[in-house]
Amino acid sequence: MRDLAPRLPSSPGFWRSPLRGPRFTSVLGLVLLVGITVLFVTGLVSYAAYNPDLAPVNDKTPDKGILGFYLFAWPTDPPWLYRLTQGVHVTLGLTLIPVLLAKLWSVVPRLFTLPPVRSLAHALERISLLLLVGGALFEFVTGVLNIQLEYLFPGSFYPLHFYGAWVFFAAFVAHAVLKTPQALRNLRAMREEHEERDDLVSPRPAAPTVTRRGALWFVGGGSLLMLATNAGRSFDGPLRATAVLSPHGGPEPGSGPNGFQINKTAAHVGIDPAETTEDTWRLVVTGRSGTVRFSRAELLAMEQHSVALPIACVEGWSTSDQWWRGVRLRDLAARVGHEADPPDVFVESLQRRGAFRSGALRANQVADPRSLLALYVNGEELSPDHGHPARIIVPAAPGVLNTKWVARMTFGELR
Ligand SMILES: Nc1nc2c(c(=O)[nH]1)N[C@H]1C(S)=C(S)[C@@H](COP(=O)(O)O)O[C@H]1N2
Ligand SMILES: [Mo]
Repeated sequence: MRDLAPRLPSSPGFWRSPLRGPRFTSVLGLVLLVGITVLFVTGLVSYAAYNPDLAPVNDKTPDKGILGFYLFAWPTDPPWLYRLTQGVHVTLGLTLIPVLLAKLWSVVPRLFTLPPVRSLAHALERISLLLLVGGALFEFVTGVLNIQLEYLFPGSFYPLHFYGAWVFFAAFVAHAVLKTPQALRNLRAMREEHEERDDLVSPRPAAPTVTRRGALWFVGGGSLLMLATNAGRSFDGPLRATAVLSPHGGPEPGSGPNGFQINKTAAHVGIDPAETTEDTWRLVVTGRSGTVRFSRAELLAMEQHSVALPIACVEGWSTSDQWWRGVRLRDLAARVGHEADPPDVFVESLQRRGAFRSGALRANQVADPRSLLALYVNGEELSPDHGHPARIIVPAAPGVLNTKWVARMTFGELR
């Protein structure tokens, strides 16, 4: 039995890396304490940006209950707001992956300690750790899968990631409250070069092949690599080309006025070109005073406005400002009986299937003079893939609310 014991992972002698120890774990833990807090806050912000309280089409989590307590009317200023918050959310999440993996590796011996449960308190602690580790892996895996393989969880990524975040963060807060004081003490001890005594320190360490400092640099280097191969998709031109690990990174799709990133192409979502011609396409606008049908020529006869705004997707990528030109949403509202105080609007596209074929905008978004039904971009007609004949563009809104191939707009109180 003595001889066999070190071969089992439940035996402390089984784990031989001289890197493991409270200091190594504490450094990684403190990085995650800050990083995951930022991830949680920017995630909640992203949820608010969808305006889920506004209408069922925007609300992918109708059973959110009190979890929606903090929701607020998403502002239209600054216009790059969602570009920043969601860029940080996704890019930071990817950058923290090496840190998370190293942290889990550093404490893995504790997963196997025997007896598995020593007391009721110990049982509760282990359950909370299960939620913590399971929640962390779940959030990182669903997040990565959503940006890499957008159709893996059709429609259901949103609730999975949202509810998962709350479970994970509850366990995370409990863990942080219990462990942060110890982690800070460990770091102070590190400076004073005390000897370490802890169950994480191997009782029979193998000869070191790298110093702890070296191992931390290695983890940090992995994070820098994730940052360098993903961050570029929040910018245009040569910087985007550096985002080799990202969908919507790499080179721009073509050149010219419409040569910026495309989420879904017209062909992909099944837009029939025959429905978008001068003769066939009509915009149907409904409001207090009834319904008006506009041809493209009639829209062009209205006052045209130009505005520079980015596209910023929930997947974390964004474009820099494009010059959009078209009709103000509030001018369209005025044409159907909402001259003062334009209300919310429900926007539907020509698209018949798929999650993003319609969306709702709040009154504050409709009222903003920069919110347009765009007909042109960068001086040229919208290309089929960017939403020809007409698309929504709203400052600071997530890309998903910038509906393409718009066919119908219904103004009125949606709540
Ligand atoms: N009808 C329709 N509009 C849509 C979408 C869609 O799938 N269908 N995708 C949205 C999403 S998620 C984004 S990020 C933007 C992207 O716009 P772009 O392809 O012009 O860059 O379009 C939005 N408008
Ligand atoms: Mo998007």
